[in-house]
Amino acid sequence: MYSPSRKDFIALTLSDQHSRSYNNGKHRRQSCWRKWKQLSRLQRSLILFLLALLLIFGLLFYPSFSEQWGGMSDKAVREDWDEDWERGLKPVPPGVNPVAGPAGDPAVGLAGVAVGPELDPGLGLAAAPGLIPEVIPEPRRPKVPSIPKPPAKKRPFPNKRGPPSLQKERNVSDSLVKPAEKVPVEKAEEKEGEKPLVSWRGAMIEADEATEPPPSAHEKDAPVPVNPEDTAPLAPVSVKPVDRLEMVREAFRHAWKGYKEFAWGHDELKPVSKSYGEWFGLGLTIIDALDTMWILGLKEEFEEARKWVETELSFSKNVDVNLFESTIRILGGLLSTYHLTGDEMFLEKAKDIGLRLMPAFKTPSKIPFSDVNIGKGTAHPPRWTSDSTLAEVTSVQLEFRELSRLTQDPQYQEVVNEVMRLVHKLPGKHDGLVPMFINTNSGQFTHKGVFTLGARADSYYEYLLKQWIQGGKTEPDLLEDYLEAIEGVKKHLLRTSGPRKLTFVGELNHNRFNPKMDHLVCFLPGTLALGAHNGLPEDHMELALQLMETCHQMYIQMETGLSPEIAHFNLQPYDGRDVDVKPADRHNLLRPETVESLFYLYRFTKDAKYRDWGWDILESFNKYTRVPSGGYTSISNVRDPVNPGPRDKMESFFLGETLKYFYLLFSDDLELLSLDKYVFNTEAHPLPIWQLPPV
Ligand code: DMJ
Repeated sequence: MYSPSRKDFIALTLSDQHSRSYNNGKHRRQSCWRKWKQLSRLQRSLILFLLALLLIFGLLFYPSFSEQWGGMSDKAVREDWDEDWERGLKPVPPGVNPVAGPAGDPAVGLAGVAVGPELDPGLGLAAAPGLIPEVIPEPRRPKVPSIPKPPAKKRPFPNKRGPPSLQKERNVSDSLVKPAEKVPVEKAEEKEGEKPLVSWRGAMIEADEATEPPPSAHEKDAPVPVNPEDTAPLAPVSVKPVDRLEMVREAFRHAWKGYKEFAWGHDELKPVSKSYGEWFGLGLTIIDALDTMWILGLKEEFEEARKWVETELSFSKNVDVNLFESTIRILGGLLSTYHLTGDEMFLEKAKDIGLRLMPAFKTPSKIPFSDVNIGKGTAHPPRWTSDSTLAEVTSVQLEFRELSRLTQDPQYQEVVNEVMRLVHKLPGKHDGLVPMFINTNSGQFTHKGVFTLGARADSYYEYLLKQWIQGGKTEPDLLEDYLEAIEGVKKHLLRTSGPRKLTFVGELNHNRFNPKMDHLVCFLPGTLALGAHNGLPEDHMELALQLMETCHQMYIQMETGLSPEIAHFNLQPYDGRDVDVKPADRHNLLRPETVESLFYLYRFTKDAKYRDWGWDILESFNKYTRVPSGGYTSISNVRDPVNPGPRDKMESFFLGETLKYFYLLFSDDLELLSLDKYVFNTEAHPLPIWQLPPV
């Protein structure tokens, strides 16, 4: 007997359904025809006439409809693209996928980290790092029918941290902000239609984000709707320089007010939208600002923050944190607050986070992974590579070493000292200068050939000197590496600009010099001066003074009096501007480095001009970044005093570092955190210099 299988049954059922629906359709067609024939001739003519009319209209208006629809989809595609781009989720062209290959392997070369479309293997760049030109074609974008976007909104390059999703596009010229009366500068020189040239590094790496939160971190922004009335323009404030210290306190209180009101307990304030951004979900701004409040004498604010840390802060959370960022901001902040206050609660919290970060060091090479899940105790590299950033793995040492000293538990010190030991003997340095990446499997440098003192390498140099100082100048390898690196800087990266002969630190890109200097590099004058103060060669101090002048010029040559994120120096000897700024580099994130260096230079020279320069910067922050309802915001364009473009984000380091260094710069109490007793970590958290037992 035929018994249908399950397969046959399905086939039969389908064929039955098919024949039923076929017959239904046939009947429907027949009955329509019958109905049509039943109509009078007049009715039929009327219907035909209406149909013809519809057809004609359709033909006439089709182009404009299709344009509108096309335009909309084009816009949507572009916005998606921009969004992805800024979040670092750049579409990956086939063949450029993450490669966790052996470090130093030229075939792996650039592909290991580049996830952007810049390194299309079709261009033949990936296979030959040594031949990579300094200037590469603009990144390819998806081919979509183009409706040109207004240039002001165009964000062609990824070298900025992803903007907050609620970033305002409103015109601040509505505000009463008046153009700054700064050193006159020429008008912006970018010609219409001229594509800015992008360096290899600038194009493939988020140049300013090496030590910054991954943009994806901000996807968890608070779902606070934006009320247009809330986005009040940045109002000018009339700051009377009665008492500079008091003005710093006032600025802090204003920043704190916004944070308290709109972002309390969250990582960062979004002052324009009166909401918050989450990164680790650990109240980052509170922890980063603790010691600043203590130093500024803001007792009430400190007490409420302390209470939050004691009662609300928990590290027992299933969350991925960046090892470097959480070390310098959280561990560093807790340790320094413990030292300043003697309050054991902060030490307990420091131990807790320190222990939770340790899994990052469990790698084949002992070079730590970039990310740790502090709840699960697991660690991993970024999604796209097994590399870690060099500055990140070599700038957690001050904090871990101090944690070992305080707890008398050597495990913290051991893991970070091992990293330094490995890097010390690693081949691939260029006269002491280091590449920007290191592989966590092989322990070798990767992406060799690019040397910078900016993003991704900066604090490696800073921590060589500062570890040497922290440890009582007893570790010669650290000093040797630092001295060699400074010689490398002098030999390969120093140039002077054509017009005013400003000494600046550029970058080396496969043996080609690029006159590009990140604002991040402005930590260097302070570090050099600190070295000279500790007995290192006098020419370090001379270089510090010159570079300090350059960093100052990066501010005063801008219409807002605020430095751009990246400056390009003009090497031509003709009269003109020293500092040129590419459209994508015009933002200011309220960074501290220049104020930090001004503090060091004032302490060591007592030259009042450094205080005046600092004061001008504080005034500019107040003029262009202060949000009336509370908080300060990063801005998009330091060259446009009429519309600086608030970006709706107050970084935790504005409170942790920038305002602290302002205060220390203006303070007459030179014993306040004496530089002979404390060494500041790269997030401005002071840690004690170890007093060695007498020999
Ligand atoms: C801070 O987190 C630290 O200063 C770090 O070293 C660099 N980036 C920011 C400030 O610019």
